[in-house]
Amino acid sequence: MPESKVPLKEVSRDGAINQMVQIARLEGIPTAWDRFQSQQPQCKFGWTGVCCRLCHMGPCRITPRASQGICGANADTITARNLLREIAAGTAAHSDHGRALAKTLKLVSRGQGGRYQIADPERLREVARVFEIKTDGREDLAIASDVADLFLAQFSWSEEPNSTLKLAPKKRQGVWKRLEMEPEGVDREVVELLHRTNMGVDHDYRHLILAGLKCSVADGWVGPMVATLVSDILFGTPKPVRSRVNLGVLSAEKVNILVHGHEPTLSEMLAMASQDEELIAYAREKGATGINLAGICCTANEILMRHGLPIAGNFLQQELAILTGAVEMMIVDVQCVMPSLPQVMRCFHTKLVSTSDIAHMHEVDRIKFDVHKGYQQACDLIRAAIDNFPNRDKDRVRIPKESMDIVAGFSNETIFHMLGGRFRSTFRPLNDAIIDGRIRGVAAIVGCTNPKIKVDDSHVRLAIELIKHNVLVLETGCAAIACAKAGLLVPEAALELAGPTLREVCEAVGIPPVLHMGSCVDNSRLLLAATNILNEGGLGQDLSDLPAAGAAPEWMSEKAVAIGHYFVASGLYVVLGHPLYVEGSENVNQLLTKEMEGITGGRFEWEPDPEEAARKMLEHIEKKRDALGINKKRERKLYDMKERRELE
Ligand code: SF4
Ligand code: MSK
Repeated sequence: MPESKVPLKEVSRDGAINQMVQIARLEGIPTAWDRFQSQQPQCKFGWTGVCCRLCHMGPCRITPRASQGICGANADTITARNLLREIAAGTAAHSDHGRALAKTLKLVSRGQGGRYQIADPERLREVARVFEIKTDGREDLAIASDVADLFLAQFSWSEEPNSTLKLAPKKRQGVWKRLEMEPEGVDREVVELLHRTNMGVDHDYRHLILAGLKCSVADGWVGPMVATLVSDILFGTPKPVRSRVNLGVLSAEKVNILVHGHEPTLSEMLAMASQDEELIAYAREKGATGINLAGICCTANEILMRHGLPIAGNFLQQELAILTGAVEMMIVDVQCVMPSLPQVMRCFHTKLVSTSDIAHMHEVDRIKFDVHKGYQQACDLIRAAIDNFPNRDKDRVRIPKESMDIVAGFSNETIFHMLGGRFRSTFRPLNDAIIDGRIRGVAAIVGCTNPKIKVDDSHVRLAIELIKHNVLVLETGCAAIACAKAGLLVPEAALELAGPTLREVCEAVGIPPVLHMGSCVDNSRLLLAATNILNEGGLGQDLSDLPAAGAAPEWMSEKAVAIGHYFVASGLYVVLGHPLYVEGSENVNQLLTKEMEGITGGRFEWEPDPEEAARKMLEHIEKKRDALGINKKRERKLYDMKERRELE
C-alpha cells in the first residue's frame, strides 16, 4: 500500500497550488491535503478491497485469521464485487450526463428548448446518417427528434445490442459478441451489476469481472458517446482555440464567475450571457471593469473548447480558487464537486450556487435549472454575481500569477481537416507517420488529480517522456488541464520537448505534441480517434493491434474506474498510477493485469513512477509495431493505394 511521499509544503508541481495551500494553512482553512493527512493511515482493508458491507450480517473483512466473510465469500468474490459496484457507479454518472443532453436535444426538436438550438446542423446530419436516420429533404428539427429518440432508447433495455456499438471497429464488435459483452441498454447493465453483486448472487470472480467489462462497454461506447455527439450537435463541434489556464486567469478588476462540474448545458448559456452588453455595463456600475467567466474541472473543458474561455484549474484547485478571495460566484452542477466547498465559501464573500436537481449542498443556494428558461437563469446568476462584487474584500485578494497559454479543441473532425489540408479530410498523414516510425504510436493520458500524489507531476512527467520518444499524446479531463498548466498544450512545446520526428510532424501540421480532446465524457473522442486511425488502414484490424496505450496517472474517481475498464474491454493497454482496490485478491489482480490480454487483448498495469510508466507504454507500443511488421528498417516512402491494401 503506497503512502504519500508528498511533503506538506510542496503538494504540487504547480506553484499556484503550493502558494494557495500555504495561505490556507496560515489562515486555518482546511483543504483536501489537510484532510488527507488526518485520514492517515488509510484503511488497508479498503485499500486492498477486502472489506465487504453488502449485507447486514457484516461488515466483514478478510484477514490472515478470517479467509471468508460470514456468508462464505472469499477475497476473490469480495474484491470483484466491490470493483463492479465502482464500475456501475462510474457508468451511471457518465450516462446520466449523456441522457440529460439527449433530453435537451429532444426538447429543442419540439421547439421547447428556449435559447438552445442546433449549433452544428452538419454534425447533426452526419450523426443521423451513421445511424441510418433519413436526412434528405427533412428539416433539422425533425432529424434532431429522431436522433434524440434513438439516443434516449440507448439507456433502457432492448433486445438488440446498443446501436452506438457500431461506431467501434467491426472486429472489436465481433470480440464483444464472442465474449457476450455487448450491452443491451445502459440502465440495464448498471442494474445487472447491482443485482449480481447483491448478497448471494454471483460469486465467481472471473464471471463478475467480465460482467463489469460489459457494463464498462456501455459506459465508453454508449452513455458518454451520446453525451459527446449531442454536445457537438447542440453547442458546436470543437475547433482549435487559444486561451489561458491556471488560477492566474482570475481578474483583480473583473467580476469572476466560475463554473464547475460536468454538464455543459447551463454553462453554454452563461458563456453567452457573459457577453451581454447590459450585464457588462451593470458590472461597470458596480465598480468592476467587466465579467470574467472561467471554469474548473470538466465544465471548464467544455466552455474552453467551444468558447475559448479560460480555465482556473483542475479538480484539486476548486477550494483554492475560492481561497484567492476574488471569486464572486461558483456555479456547480454534478460530479467532482467537493462537499467541503461551503466550508471554504463561508470564509469569503463567494456565493456558491448548485444547479442540478440531484446535487444539493446543505445551506447552499440552488436554482432549479430549466432548459426553457436557461438563458434567463444564466443572466440572473451573472447579475447576482455582479451584485456580490462590492462585497469583495480587496485586502484579501491574492491571485497567483501563474497562467499559461493553451490551444484546445481537437475533435476528431478537426484532426481530420488539419491533417488532410485544405482539400481532403483524412487521417492518412498520421497513419503514414506512424507506419514509417516518425510517430511511434499514440498515447492517451486521462483522469483526475489526487492528494496521494504530487499534483499534476505524474501527468506532466509522463507526457514529457512520451513526446520525447516521439509518441503523440491525446488528453482529456484534468490530465489535459495539468499538462496545459505546464505549457505542453501549445504548438511551441513540440520545438522544445518533442522528439525530432514528432516535432517535424507537429510543425508541418501546426499542432501541439499533446492534444486537448475535451472533458472526461470526451474519452469517447479518444475511442473514435483510435477507430479512425484503424479505419484509415495500414495499422491492423482491431483496436488491440494499434501501437497505442492509455494511462491515468493520478486518477481518483469511480468514473475513472469505468473508463479504465472500457479501454481494456476495447483491447487497449492501460497504466494506472495507483492500483484499483483489488490487491487483496491475487486472482483478481492477476486476471486484470495479466490474463486479460488473452481475453480482450487489453490489460491493466499499476505503475506509480511516471518515467517507468512511459517506459512500459513505449515497450507495449513497440511490441505492437513489431506485430504489425512496421518496425522493419525501410526507406521512407509514400504508400500508394495498392501498398496500403497490402499492409492491411
Ligand atoms: Fe459479510 Fe458476506 Fe454479508 Fe459481505 S455479503 S458483509 S462477506 S456476510
Ligand atoms: S473532472 S472525473 S476529477 S478528470 Fe472530469 Fe477531473 Fe477526474 Fe473529475
